[in-house]
Amino acid sequence: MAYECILTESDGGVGIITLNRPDALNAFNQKLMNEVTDAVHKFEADDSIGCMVITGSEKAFAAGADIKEMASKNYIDVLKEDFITANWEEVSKTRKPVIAAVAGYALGGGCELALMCDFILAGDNAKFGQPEISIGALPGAGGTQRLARFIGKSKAMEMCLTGRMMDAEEAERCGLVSRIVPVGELRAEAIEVAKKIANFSRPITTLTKESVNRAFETTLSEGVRFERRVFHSVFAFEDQKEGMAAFTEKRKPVFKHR
Ligand code: CO8
Repeated sequence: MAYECILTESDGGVGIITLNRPDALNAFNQKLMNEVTDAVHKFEADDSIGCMVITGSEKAFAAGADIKEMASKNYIDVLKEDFITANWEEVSKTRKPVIAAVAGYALGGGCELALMCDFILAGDNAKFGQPEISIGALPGAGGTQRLARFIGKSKAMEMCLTGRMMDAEEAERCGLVSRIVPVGELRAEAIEVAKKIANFSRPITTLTKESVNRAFETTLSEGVRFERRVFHSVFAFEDQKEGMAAFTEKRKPVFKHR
């Protein structure tokens, strides 16, 4: 598939997807969304890739769903297409870790895409928001659900009901982003972090991601039980032997399963 709205590259075990519709601030039309899904599937299936980064430009991660494309749809259209999330949720289903590197606007579906990733690194100019209320709609790709879980009811409710944007500092304070990076360094930093993850034992990064995500799907006691079972299972891995031996021998581990 030749891409028109995204760029893809790989670097040191990292699959990088750059949203690239600059004239529309990376708003998601159907083509862009299909391309992101396709690229995510390809990186997921590629054994040389251990982690993905999704990013945009310095001005916009993504300004949301393409309002111009969406405006004339009727109820039957959106129901038939399962608009917009039918294939979009794929990003949240990946087993490999996915980092969102967000500079500039992450609005509406843009904020929701970032929320589907495993964590968000923010440029210092990042602005997050769910402004759908101001165009007669509401979040449609998990915004009301993931935002409420990640930053709490009060802030999520305020953002969804008023459309207020949150800057990078507020986003870091409330735990929406893992940390803030100067915007000019964001892309390189995200790729560095992703390379670090890609160089760990891949089965263990997969299990770690699954275990953290479990926290959002189950009770504390069930989640802790799940974690313990997974923890026990890694003692069957060569990479656990290698990692602990390397620590004892004061050398860097060389993980086999990468
Ligand atoms: N859709 C289509 N075009 C857009 C969008 C968008 N969401 N955002 C910006 N553009 C276009 C503008 O129309 C403009 O194009 P043109 O030059 O042809 O007029 C170009 O991008 C540049 O935009 P602006 O001139 O407006 O740039 P500013 O710097 O003045 O403002 C803003 C930037 C504040 C980001 C402003 O463009 C804006 O408010 N955009 C709309 C944001 C928004 O409402 N987003 C929510 C969309 S609805 C949604 O996402 C529902 C999600 C449902 C699920 C989605 C799953 C993926």
